[in-house]
Amino acid sequence: MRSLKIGLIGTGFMGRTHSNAYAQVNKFFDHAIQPALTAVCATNAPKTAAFAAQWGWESVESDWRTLVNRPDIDVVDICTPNNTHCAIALAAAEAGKIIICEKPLAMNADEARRMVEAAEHSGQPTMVSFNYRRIPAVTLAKQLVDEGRLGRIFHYRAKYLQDWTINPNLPQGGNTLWRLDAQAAGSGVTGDLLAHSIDLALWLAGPIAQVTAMTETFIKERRLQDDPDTVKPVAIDDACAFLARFANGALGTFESTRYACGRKNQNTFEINGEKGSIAFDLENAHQLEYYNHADDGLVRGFRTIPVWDGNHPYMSHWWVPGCAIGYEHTFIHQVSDFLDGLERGEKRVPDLRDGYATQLVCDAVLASARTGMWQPAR
Ligand code: SOE
Repeated sequence: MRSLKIGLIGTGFMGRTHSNAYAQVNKFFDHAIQPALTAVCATNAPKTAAFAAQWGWESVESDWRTLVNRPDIDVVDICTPNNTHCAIALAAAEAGKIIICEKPLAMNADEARRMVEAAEHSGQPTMVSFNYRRIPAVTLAKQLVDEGRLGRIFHYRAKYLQDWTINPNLPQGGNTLWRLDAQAAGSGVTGDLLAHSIDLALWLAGPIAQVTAMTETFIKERRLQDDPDTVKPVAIDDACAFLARFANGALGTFESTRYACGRKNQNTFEINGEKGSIAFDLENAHQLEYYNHADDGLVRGFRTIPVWDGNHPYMSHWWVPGCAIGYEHTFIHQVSDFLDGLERGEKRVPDLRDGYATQLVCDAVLASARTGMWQPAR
């Protein structure tokens, strides 16, 4: 079995999901390549050492440049705040490494383009971590669309709702709240949440031609997490809604907020086509709603497909039919798909170029919210 030596940068939420995925993947999927947890890197040395011990990383670095240039590292996996992605990816491409990067790919489309160009110049495979593509119900949705079961698509309707920033006393910035700091995150819900919705939309319904958007920042000032006596303006978008025209003529509506009281991680989409519709809700992640207009009219209606049978995407690798899998499995699936691509010498998506396509839409959304004008999105 060939070993693929991973260098992980970042030990937060995503560092944990990726560590778990590398450790689990070959317990459930049979790959000729085994990820080796070779080195983990973060700035706080004692915390990084504790993280390494907990997740099984063999060595520890505190400077990402050192990790990127280590000859024993094959893959640089970027799980750091968004404002560091570009510099790390450029250095990793220069060092000839395979790049895996958390979403959103970059702070803006210009950075994303430079990352794509560098990675494509290096010739190494890449992956952006849009993990929700790897939910069995979402992969099944893709299969139904590709099989033509919906026919021509008329509508794409997406929501991504959370509520964790509703408390005005929540600080911004620092290690755990950098998503509220525009300097570190680039944007608010547009890059953090709508990037997921946009990636799924591009995958399921094709390119978005243009958008018109509005954003709002509800809490205008917050204390700094690292300096509680300092209050600074909030520069991220707390909520965003946009309309989209797809290149294929379909109309899209997208909404996202972190102020939807009670909605913890509600990532939904509904697609209406000429022959039927499908609908998905991450808060019921093992289900896909499907309506087939060709069904007998007497019994026709939306059916709920429980996507946990052995013939459903990924499910034969898990327990027995009916035993649900969850969030962490999406990361295991994406590593498995990536290893499969390496083994077969085939490109797997989403790669950095797909991340760039999503970033172009995010930039267009933010530009439209600023200008009040429709903006081209590709
Ligand atoms: C934000 O709360 C967040 O953690 C996102 O950054 C993730 O991408 C999303 O999947 C869950 O929510």
